[in-house]
Amino acid sequence: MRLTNYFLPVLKESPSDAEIISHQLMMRAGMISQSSSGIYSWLPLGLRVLKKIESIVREEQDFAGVNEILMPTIQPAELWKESGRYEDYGKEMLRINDRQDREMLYGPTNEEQVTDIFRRSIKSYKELPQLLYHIQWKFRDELRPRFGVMRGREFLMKDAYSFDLDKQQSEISYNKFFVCYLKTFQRLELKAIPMAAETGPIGGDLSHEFIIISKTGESDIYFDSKLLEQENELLNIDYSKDLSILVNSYKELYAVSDEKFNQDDFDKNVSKESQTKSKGIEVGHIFSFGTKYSEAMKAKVLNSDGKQSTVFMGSYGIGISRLVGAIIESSNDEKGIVWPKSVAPYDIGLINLKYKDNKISSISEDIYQKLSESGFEVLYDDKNDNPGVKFSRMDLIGIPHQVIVGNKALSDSIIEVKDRKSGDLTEVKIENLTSFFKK
Ligand code: 5CA
Repeated sequence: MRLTNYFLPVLKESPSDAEIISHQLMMRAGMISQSSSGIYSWLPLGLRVLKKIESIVREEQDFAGVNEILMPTIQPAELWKESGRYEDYGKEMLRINDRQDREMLYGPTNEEQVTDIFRRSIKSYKELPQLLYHIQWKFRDELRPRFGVMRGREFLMKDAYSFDLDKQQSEISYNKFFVCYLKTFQRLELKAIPMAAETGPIGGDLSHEFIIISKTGESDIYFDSKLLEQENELLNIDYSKDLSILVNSYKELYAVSDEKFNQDDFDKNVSKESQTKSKGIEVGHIFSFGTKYSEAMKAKVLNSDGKQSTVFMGSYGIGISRLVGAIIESSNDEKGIVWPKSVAPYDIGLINLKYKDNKISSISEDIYQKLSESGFEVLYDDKNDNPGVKFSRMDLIGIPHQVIVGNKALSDSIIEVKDRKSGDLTEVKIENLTSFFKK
């Protein structure tokens, strides 16, 4: 992509209502545009990051054997009356009447909807387990939307749902998602700690939040610092194997968010030097809630004795749009965003410092073509701006590598490659550039 052809409305100053660094940087880097409180449009740069996160999340759900579906944003109120949540959900739910005066709502989550889909089709224990997910916009009329996309009213979520014959089977599904989340966050280059959590309006008795440590996080967290050292090779994880040992190696270390915190338990379970208190951002949340919805909505299958049996369910969320902010919170410096490679909007930012010099411009053009043909995603700064503006803009938007084309390109066939994270500069012969990046 050429910058002359790109919609990148960068700002010099961050808007006064942007309290935290990720919100400030997303606005300054032209990633989002506010529509109304807690509701945003995604502009080209922001949308690319959102899509990258979405595709990593999707790949890992698919790899774990979860089926992708797409449920509507607008749901009929009847389903929520069946489960009893229509009243419980209160003011957070956006309620709408259609022209026939039927009660509808903009989905804040999809337990009821997916249970309805399940009960229409699945009738036998032989067809279990069933694991379904979708990636869809949600609406919650949050009391205090804030921090940009971190606590929005409209936000993108991956929500998955499991259906099993009994509690024991449903724990296997729970563990699958637990491990799938560890792997997903690892691929996003985030250290997300699973913490025992309250279940709130979703319900149930078993729940974990996946939290990344950040001083701007909204949750108070208390945990054993040994969890920070937990490192597992998950790339080739086999989901058909027993995952309980791996899951237990996390569960047995104390980690809770504020609602579950108890000082006595903390002291009993964690040595003084390992006790850690911090703040964190909840990027995922998994729940096992047994028959809460299936009972109320009569989602049953025939078991092996030919009897009707109510299925056990769980639900598993990842805040995809929140992750964009959360990743920036954990990866930025005084110059701007520093994207982890896995979600960076482009691989390489190419800067032509001498746009007035025809020869240097033609060299830059050539580099742009070659790198693009080699499969790199390149954002080419071919704009008519001075070097200071170009450097600070490229630093602000945080692309991992910068290729800087100046006078030396003409005299010695050399360009500079800057690593955005370390700031290190390397001189590279133009002919070696593609192989330099392939390494
Ligand atoms: N149905 C369950 C699991 S699928 C559920 O809705 N869980 S949740 O309420 O915990 O939301 C799942 C994830 O969505 C959260 O972990 C968080 O990362 C994200 N999320 C929740 N509320 C918001 C919000 N207002 N803005 C941005 N992301 C949010």
